[in-house]
Amino acid sequence: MTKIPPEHPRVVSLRTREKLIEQYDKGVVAPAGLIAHGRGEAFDYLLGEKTTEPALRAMEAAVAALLTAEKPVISVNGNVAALAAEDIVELSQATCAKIEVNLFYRSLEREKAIRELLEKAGARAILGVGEDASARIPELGSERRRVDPHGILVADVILVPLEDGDRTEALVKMGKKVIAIDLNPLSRTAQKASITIVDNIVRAAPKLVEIAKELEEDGKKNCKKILANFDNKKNLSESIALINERLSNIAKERKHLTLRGGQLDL
Ligand code: PTJ
Repeated sequence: MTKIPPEHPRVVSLRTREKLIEQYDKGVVAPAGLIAHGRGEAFDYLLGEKTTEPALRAMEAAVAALLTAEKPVISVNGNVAALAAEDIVELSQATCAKIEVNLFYRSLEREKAIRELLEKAGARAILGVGEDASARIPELGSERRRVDPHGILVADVILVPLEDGDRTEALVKMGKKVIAIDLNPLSRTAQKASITIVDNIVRAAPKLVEIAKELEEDGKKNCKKILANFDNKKNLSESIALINERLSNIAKERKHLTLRGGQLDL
């Protein structure tokens, strides 16, 4: 692993990349997972690389949905396992959610490597590996259609971090509540999910654990109130507006600097 100097201004981002590369070498992350992360990084840049207020509200709603669900499941792919294995295991324990491996680029080797990583992080029962994924999601062409009959197939609430839009849409059509974590507020997943957390999984996963511990103490009544007050479309619009506002402010600052410097600075 390349040593990243701690004083490097982009140390967090570079360490995150290193983690993905390390897990790519171990067969956990798919080659396309590295590309997908790059797309996420671009949106994170636009968001200012921090958790926004709308993201925090979506996280509260997500935890409330998991805590009030009858059969909650957390779906894990290569990128999620590489970047957030410990937090995902803690979140599953805090919300009594099962963990299921579900991959777009499915292979038994990758499923097993992801299971091993999750087990090292403290998980006990992992669904969806090999023959266990014996059920099918109707209307879905990709390998993601293969699910565990004790997990995603019968779940009422599913957390799907870093997802592709097809499955989100299919799961919603099946009447399930889908929670997405996606840095791109314009993606099909973000638009189609029931609750969309527009944030980096690296920041969102530990925050979800923290919120789960707080809300658990408050009881289910508060969770239901949070869910009743949450509007995903409005929340997504707020995330998009924040990006817009941030870019406008940067553009204004640039223009001001340019005028003061008396030169055109593009
Ligand atoms: O492990 P597999 O085989 O299931 O494959 C996983 C990937 C991620 C390759 C697969 O699901 C895929 O191709 O996903 P997409 O369609 O590229 O979508 C990934 C979404 O996640 C994009 O909208 C990215 O902006 C977003 N994203 C990438 N990195 C992060 C992220 N969102 C939150 N946190 C990130 N770190």
